[in-house]
Parts: sequence; C-alpha cells; structure tokens
Amino acid sequence: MTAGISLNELQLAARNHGMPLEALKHEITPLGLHYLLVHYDIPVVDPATWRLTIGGRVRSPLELSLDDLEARAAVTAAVTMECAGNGRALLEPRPVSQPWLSEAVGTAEWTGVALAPLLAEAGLEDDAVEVVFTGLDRGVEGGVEQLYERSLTVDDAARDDVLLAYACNGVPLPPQHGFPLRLLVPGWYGMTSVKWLHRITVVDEPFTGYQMVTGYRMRTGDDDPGTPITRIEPRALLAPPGIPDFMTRRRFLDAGVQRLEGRAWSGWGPIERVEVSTDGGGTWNAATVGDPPGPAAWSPFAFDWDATAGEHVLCVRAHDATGRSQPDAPPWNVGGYSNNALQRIAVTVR
Ligand SMILES: Nc1nc2c(c(=O)[nH]1)N[C@H]1C(S)=C(S)[C@@H](COP(=O)(O)O)O[C@H]1N2
Ligand SMILES: [Mo]
Repeated sequence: MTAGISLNELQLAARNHGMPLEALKHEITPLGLHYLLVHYDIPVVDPATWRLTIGGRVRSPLELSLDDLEARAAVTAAVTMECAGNGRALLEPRPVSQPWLSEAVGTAEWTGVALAPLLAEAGLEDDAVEVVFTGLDRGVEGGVEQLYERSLTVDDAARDDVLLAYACNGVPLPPQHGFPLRLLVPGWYGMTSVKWLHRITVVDEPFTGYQMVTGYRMRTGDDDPGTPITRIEPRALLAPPGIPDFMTRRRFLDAGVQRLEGRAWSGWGPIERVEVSTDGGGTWNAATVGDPPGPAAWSPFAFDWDATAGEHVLCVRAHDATGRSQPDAPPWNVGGYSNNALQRIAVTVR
C-alpha cells in the first residue's frame, strides 16, 4: 500500500467513497454502494423552480422543467460508470488528488430522456461545433473559480445512447448523484456525465473550460498539454473471495474448489475474454464470461479454482473486442488517470 496519504487526500477520500468490491456480486449496484465523486459541494436544488435551458447556437432555445422532461418518452439503460482517476493511488509517485485504489466504479439502471431529440428540437445552427454541459456546483480548482462544466463535440452529444437522467435504480436521483438531472454518456469515464445539470450551451468553437483543458488530460509531464481522456479502458475486478483481515484486507479461504467471480468492462467495446491467474500473473486461465445487462455495462465472469493450502496472489485481466487489454504495470501520468493495471489480491488458503 502506498505510504504517506495526506490529510487533504483523506478528506477527499472520506467524502468520495468507492464501491466496496464485494458489491461486484450485484449485477446492478444497489444505491448507496455505487461509487461517488463530487469535486465541490453537493448542491441543494428545489425541483419546483429548477429549469434546464438549452441555448447558444440554436434556432429555438428551450427551457424545460422536471415535469416537462418526465412527460417525454423515457429510456432506461444499465450503464457501468468509472472514475478516470480509478487506480490513481497505486501510481508511483502518487499524483495528489482523490486517492482511489480500484473501487471507483458502479453500474446503475439510469432512466431519463435521450439528448439527441432535444438538440434536434432546439435546432443547431450550422456553425455549432460543441455542446457545453454546466452543473450547479461551484468551486475553486487549480486557482480557477468555476462551475463544473464539460463539453462534447456535436457528433458525440448526438449519439443515441446519450441520456439526461432523472432517475437511478427506479428512484429519483439522490442529491449526491446529481438531483434533479444529470448527463449520462455511456462508455466514457465518469467526469463526462455532468451532475446537477442546469444549462446546455451550443457553441461555435471548442470549449476551453478547466475540466477540458487543464483537468482530465493524459499528460506525461508539466509541459505536456496532453490528450483528452474519453472512453473507459478495459478492467476486470474480482469480488475478493473468502473472508478479509480487518486492517490489511488479506483474504482467508479454505482449500478445495472455490468459485472466483467478478465483472469486467470496457468503454471501447464488448468484453471478449477474461483471464484469471492464481500465481500472481505467472500463468493464466480462461474464465467463463456471461452477458452484460446492457451494451455499456459490465459482463460477469467466473473461474473455478482448486485452491491448495498456502499463500497465493490472484490476478484478473480483461480483453475487449477492440483488442485493448490491461497492463501489468501502469504507465505514469500527471493526473493519475486511466490506471487499469491488473488487480492483485493476496490470499491465504487454509
Ligand atoms: N456537476 C458535477 N458533475 C460531475 C462531477 C462533479 O464534481 N460535478 N464529478 C464527475 C466525476 S469526476 C465523476 S467520476 C462522476 C461521478 O458520478 P457519481 O458520483 O454519480 O458516481 O460524476 C461527474 N460529474
Ligand atoms: Mo471522476
């Protein structure tokens, strides 16, 4: 475990919790076990006065209440979301930010309206290039005061799986997940899915807000402008088998056949193959992969391990249909993003 977590990092970690890995046993993550990431404060929003505006380079600006949105055709989709900083605390040296290990993931059943028909209704002007999504939460980051906001190109915003979600697992969004409305961009790292959404602005040049130009870029050093973080890299995680030691989380289990189970996902394409190693990555075995609950959701996998007494290190590795996989050791980057290196679980078999 990486040493020297600061009180500032602990403060972030105590606010922004991960999904306990035993929750991988649920296909849909129960509300409250889904990971949480909030840059600033959770806004308190009165749904009676809240409005969504769609403006900028459009022919007919729109203003919609929550009732207006709920009256439109509803779409529900199971979507796996992961924070781009997942795995950050395992990088050396550790980039100082929310110190995730591997648990910043969850799969919810999101309900809302498709964005594309709303954009079509507003009517994009010919010079439209990007769509900016603005949340209600304000803070200071990197010395810059800002509302949390991110953009998508017009083409990405118009994809038919992009939703404006007002419900999660069948109930209204809880305050921490973006009440009353959030953007949901399946397959992309979580930062894209702007919570507490209240303004959509169509613009005629690329948006240069902090979360686009300074944050969420793959940078090798301070002088490197980097490249934008977009889709989720493949990852497989095991629900840790057996029982844990309280402090170290080392696992204890009995000798004999043990079913190892977990879930694997990628934002680039379907999961094709998952491999499990019980000797720290020396040799690999094919796991059985099941169907995901949706095209942008994780796939279950299982492997029956004939566990022998002694010390073992379990590893898993996902391969997606685009040929992407997971590295043994992650390449370092300034922001600590997209670290999808192999999970390693220390196990004592009795
Ligand atoms: N308005 C707003 N939207 C936001 C954020 C935020 O801080 N403010 N955090 C983003 C990040 S970094 C992630 S990983 C996801 C987390 O969504 P969740 O907390 O619902 O899991 O929300 C994204 N949307
Ligand atoms: Mo994130």
